Amino acid sequence: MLVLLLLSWGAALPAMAEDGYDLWLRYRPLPAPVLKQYRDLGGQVVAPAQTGPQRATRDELVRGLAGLLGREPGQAARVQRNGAIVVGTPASVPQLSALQGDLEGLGEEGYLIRSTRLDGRAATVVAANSDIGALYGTFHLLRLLQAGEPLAGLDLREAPKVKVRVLNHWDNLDRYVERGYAGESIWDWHKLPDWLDPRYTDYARANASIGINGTVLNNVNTSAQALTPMYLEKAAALASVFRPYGIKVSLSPRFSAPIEIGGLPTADPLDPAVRRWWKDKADEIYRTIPDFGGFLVKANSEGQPGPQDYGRSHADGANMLAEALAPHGGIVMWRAFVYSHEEPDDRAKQAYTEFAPHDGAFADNVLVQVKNGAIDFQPREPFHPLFGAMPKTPLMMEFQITKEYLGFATHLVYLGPMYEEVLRADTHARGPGSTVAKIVDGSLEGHALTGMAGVANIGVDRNWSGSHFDQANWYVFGRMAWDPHASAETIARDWARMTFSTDPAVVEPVVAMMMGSHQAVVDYMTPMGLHHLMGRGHHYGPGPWVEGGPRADWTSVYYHRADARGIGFDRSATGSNAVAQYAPPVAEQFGSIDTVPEEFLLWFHHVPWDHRMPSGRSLWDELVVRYGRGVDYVRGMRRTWAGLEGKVDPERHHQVSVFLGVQEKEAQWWRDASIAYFQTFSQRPLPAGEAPPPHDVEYYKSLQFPFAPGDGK
Ligand code: GCW
Repeated sequence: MLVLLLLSWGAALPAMAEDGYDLWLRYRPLPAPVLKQYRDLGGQVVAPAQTGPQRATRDELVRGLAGLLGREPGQAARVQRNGAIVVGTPASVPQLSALQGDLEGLGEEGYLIRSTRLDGRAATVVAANSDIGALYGTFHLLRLLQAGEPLAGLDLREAPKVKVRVLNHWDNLDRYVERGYAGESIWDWHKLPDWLDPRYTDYARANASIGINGTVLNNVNTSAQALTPMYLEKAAALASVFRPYGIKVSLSPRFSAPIEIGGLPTADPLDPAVRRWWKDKADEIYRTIPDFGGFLVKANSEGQPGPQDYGRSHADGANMLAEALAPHGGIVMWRAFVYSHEEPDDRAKQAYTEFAPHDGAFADNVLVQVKNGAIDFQPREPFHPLFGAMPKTPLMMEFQITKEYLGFATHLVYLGPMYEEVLRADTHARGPGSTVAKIVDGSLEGHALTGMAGVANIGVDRNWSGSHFDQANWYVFGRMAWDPHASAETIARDWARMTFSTDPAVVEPVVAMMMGSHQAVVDYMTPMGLHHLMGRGHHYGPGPWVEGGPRADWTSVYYHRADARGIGFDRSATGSNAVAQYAPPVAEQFGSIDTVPEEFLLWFHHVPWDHRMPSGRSLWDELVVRYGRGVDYVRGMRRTWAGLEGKVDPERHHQVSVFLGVQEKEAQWWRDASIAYFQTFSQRPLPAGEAPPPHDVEYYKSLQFPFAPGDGK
């Protein structure tokens, strides 16, 4: 019955509006020439459905095959070629026991996909050591079909290179999403635990399809309420939906919860009563959610309570929670995004200063979660100096998927190249080739507990992420968490094929647009290492003039340091010497104005306006040219996209077109406002052919956006 229903939907699909809800799991009927090669596929389907994950796997397989092939699986007249699909583990499907040896080394989550012969018949086999591995393999097989890949001779082995692959939701219990641009939180806390919105299942499917195996439900700027019995029941209900998809639920606990909901006078991590409270709380959590993942903690940062309130270290705080979770197999993800209440000499140095000395002091089930760069998710940052500086501690990568500093949901910015750039950066921690990816995957320092976190861009918007192209950022995060060595371009191509079309006339221009889009946003917002120049608080639009207020390091002028002489933050030995936090070869490279990569020039140096750039232009001229180059790229994307009209469904085509229009307007605004402002320091004319900003700097300063979305509150 289910299959028949799906089939009739399948038949009606071309007429259905494409609103983006299906993400990359659209399973629309394949075009006829592609279909031909799958003529016999799925004639027989062997996929047991005894356990939750097995049912999830079988349902997905049936849904995918029915949608893509336009016919009911298991019903082909002849079972020839690779007609049979066999999915499972040696335990669940006896025919697969012959593969036992081949499954060695694939671990609990890996799988193999193979065209082979089983019982004398041609078959496509997805085999794994566990049900979840089989689920992942099934999604991979469906991805191949969605792309129209031939199955003949297939022999694939896959296993995740990172253990904890987790989304961080910055979702408050009132459904407000901090830095969220896709509507309110998908967690309808009030209706939980009874009402299980079908969206929760689709969320789990989407995550499992890219290998995400954990989710932290609530914001790191957290409320102690999340740990009360009432909310634990709600979290448990979500966990029950996610469990068949291999996704564990974690929570962000408030460090002061023992005071706020425990009635204790202190939250001092060395106080025995406090330690007891956390142990009891952990026991209670595991009684409610037996496969609970663990805690994600923001402590002593931006006003959050933490161990330093009691004169204790981050390690003291983390280890107390780790001790409470350890008997249950839980982990602590302790964030390194910290900066003290006292004004630091250079905010970029703080995480290193506070954490590096504690290397070796953290309990075995603690990961220190480090943002990709030392400031804060800027359009481009050099890799965080903590990577490579804490060899005894597993360091987890934290990427931001939501585009807080990169144009919110309207700008088309594919983050794959940015993630890739950071992961491939060479820390030189153990000589050349010590890439960030090798630290994250544990191979450099021999850690088995490894992780990658992504700050989610998901909300109740019909298309989940606020824009169609932002779905690609969720997608690439998952794929890179699975394999931090993967290529952003390959992943973009997979995504575009599944999301829009298998037609190369669509896929190739879309991939090309995506691949240059990160450099473009860097150019029109923060070229050559400039950073933290966005509007105050909400971070919408240009605000290079932002100054004053409670902390210097929350202003723009603190970061760009423009004056009559030049622009940029001197982090070399003559300045804050933040470069010294990197391994010597990197410190040397970044530390000299002659060898620093152009893209980080103003991150590490205060550079005279007339400094000669490799292009032959002065720094000032180069800056102006870069801003314009970014705007031009957006114009180019608009042209490319316009050329795809008729090749992409009208609904999504239209929204992307409109958003690209917004992006062009805002890129131009960034360029004009930045040039108008910095020209008040450089006092130099614009290079020939560059249009002057249409307004003076006072105009740009006067623009206010009190209701811009996503601000912290
Ligand atoms: O990027 C900044 C954001 C805050 C966020 C903080 C953090 C959750 O502006 O909104 O708070 O980082 O990462 O803790």
